[in-house]
Amino acid sequence: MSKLINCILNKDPSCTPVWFMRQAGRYLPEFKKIRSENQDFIKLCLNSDLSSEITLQPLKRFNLDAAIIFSDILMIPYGLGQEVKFEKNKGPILSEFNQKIFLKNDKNNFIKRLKPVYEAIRKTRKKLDKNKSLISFVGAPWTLAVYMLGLKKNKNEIDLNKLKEKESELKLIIPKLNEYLCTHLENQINAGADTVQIFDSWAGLIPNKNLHDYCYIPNKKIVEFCKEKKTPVICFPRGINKNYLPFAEIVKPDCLNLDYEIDPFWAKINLKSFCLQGGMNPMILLKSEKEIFNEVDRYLTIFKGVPYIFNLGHGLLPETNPNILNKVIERVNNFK
Ligand code: 1CP
Repeated sequence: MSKLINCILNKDPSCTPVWFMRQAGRYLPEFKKIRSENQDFIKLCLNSDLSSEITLQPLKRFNLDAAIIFSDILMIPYGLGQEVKFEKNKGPILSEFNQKIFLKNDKNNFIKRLKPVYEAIRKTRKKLDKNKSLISFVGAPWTLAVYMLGLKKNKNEIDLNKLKEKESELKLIIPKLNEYLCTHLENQINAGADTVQIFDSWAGLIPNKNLHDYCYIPNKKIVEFCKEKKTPVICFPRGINKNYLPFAEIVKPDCLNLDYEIDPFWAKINLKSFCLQGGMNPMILLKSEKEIFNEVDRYLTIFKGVPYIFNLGHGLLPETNPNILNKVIERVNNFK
């Protein structure tokens, strides 16, 4: 059993596994090289050799306890026939959502389009040490719908008029997405992924009255599916603040990733029965070594004696100096 799974399922507090969200990516020169030679990001995700190579890049440099497959949450809209493009410094651009095309999808076509993701997992599992976990992931339905229906008016705000206008489409696609996400996870698990993380990155933008229908219930359905498949599942409902508590009680994930707005003391007391992961602000990693170690120690001290996976409160920033990560990992492993 990997150190990660031992922590999540056995709630063993005696060791603290460590991995980083976005550990395969833009802060690594070896990734930037491959990326510069592959302009089309979706195509890159569909190249199973390169995807597997990128997944393993951070494990060659750092003593991490898990690899996370190099892919993207937006492979789902791609798999469902919506055009997805990534433009430099602009973020993802999706073609207008087309309900007819969306409803015409079937599972076989969807699996066929995403087959390279499953091949990449197979290839990666073969090369990865047995004691390391291989994490597969999906975006939660709401977070995917934000991109698919173009619900944001700027980086951190939902367009409430649009949300109203698209309410019937949203209610139509959430349950369908749930089905396709479970299919995607099933194929990833069958290919060798041993842990799942669900990213609800824009959960914090859901109006309070809709949290139950747009966040808790869709996450709960995926969690229940993972439990049926006996695969540990980590939820990350980013930005919902104190609603982490009802989320945890309703969704019952095996583990919860904290975002950096959550007070870790509050989490330790209120989310007692859950294995917790992450929390530290990724911006801290841009500061001096002394400031970084102080913050790492703060999280480790708070979560001493409870099942805790060291990670961040959101993904690594592109400006992060890769050399600091080895020192952080060493600090986590030597912490007494
Ligand atoms: O331009 C580039 O070079 C591509 C940058 C990049 C990378 C490296 C994107 C575009 N996606 C990824 C990989 C990725 N995305 C991983 C790989 C595994 C790893 O963690 O190492 C993962 C897990 C994701 C997940 C993802 N994609 C999320 C959820 C996590 C989070 O950050 O909140 C989200 C929201 C996306 C959408 C996405 N993909 C890429 C961009 C620029 C965005 C948009 C983010 C935004 O809207 O702000």
